[in-house]
Amino acid sequence: MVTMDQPAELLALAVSVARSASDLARRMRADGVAAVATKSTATDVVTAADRVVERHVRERLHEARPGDAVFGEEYGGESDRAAVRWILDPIDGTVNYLYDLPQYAVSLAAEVDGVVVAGVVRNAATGREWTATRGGGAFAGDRRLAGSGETDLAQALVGTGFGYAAQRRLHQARVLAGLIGHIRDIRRLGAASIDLCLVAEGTLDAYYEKGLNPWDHAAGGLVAAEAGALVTGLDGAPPGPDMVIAAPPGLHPALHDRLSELDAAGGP
Ligand code: LIP
Repeated sequence: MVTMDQPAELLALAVSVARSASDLARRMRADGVAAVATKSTATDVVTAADRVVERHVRERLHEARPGDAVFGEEYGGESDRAAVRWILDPIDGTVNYLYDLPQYAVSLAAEVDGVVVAGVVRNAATGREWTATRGGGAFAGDRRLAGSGETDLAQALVGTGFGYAAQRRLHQARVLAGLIGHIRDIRRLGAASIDLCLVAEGTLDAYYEKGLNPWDHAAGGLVAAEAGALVTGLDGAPPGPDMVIAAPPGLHPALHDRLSELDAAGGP
C-alpha cells in the first residue's frame, strides 16, 4: 500500500516546495537585500527573505500535509509532536545571500519517527539541486552520486566553516592551523548544506564543521551519506552541534583522528 509518508512521496513534495522557495529567494535578492535583525552576534544576520521564505515553505507544507510539524531556523517548532517533521533552513548561507555571493540554498529534510528519510538542497542562485532518500541513493539532478575516491589526506580538498562568535572562530582557526599542513587545501564556501552535497558529488573530498544546527545538515547530511560518505561527529558521537564530519570511508579515519587530536569539537 502506498502511504504518503513514504520517502519518495515526501521527497517529491520537498523538491516542489524548495523550488518555489528558491525562486522567491532569488526574486527578493534581485530586489535588494538588507539585514533586518541579528541573532547570536552582530554578524549573525537575518534578512527579510529568511523570514518570508520560511513562511512560504511552512504555508506550502501545511496546505499539503496539515498534520506535519515544521522545525525551521527562523520560527522554530522543535517541540511539535508529529509522525513527520520537516527540518528547514530557508536560506542556508545567509551572509553569502546578503553579499550576493551565489552560494546559498534552501535546505529541506523530512524526518519520520526521528529519522531523516528524504532531503533536498537547492542552490537558489544557480539552480543546482541535490536530493536523496534513505536507502534510495543521492542525486544531482538525474546523476547518481558516489563521492570522492580520495584516500590520502595529504591530497584531500576539505571544506569547512566558522562560527559567528569571535572566540569560537579563534579556536576553529587554531584547529585549521593544525590541519592545513596535512591536507591539499581548504575551501570555506559559506553554506553547510551545499558543502555536504559537494562531498556527495566529489567536488570536495571531505567537509567538517563545529557549531552547525540541525537545519544546516539534515538534508545535506542525508545526501552525503547516500553517496557513500561517513557522516559522523567526533569520537563516536553522532553528527551534531559539536562536530559534523563528512568523508568517504577511505578518508574519514585520517581526517577524524587529526581533528580529534586537535580538539576540533572542543572550545567555545
Ligand atoms: C551557515 C552555515 C555555514 C557556517 C556559517 C553559518 P546560516 O548557516 O551554513 O556552514 O559556516 O557560519 O552558520 O547561518 O547561513 O544559515
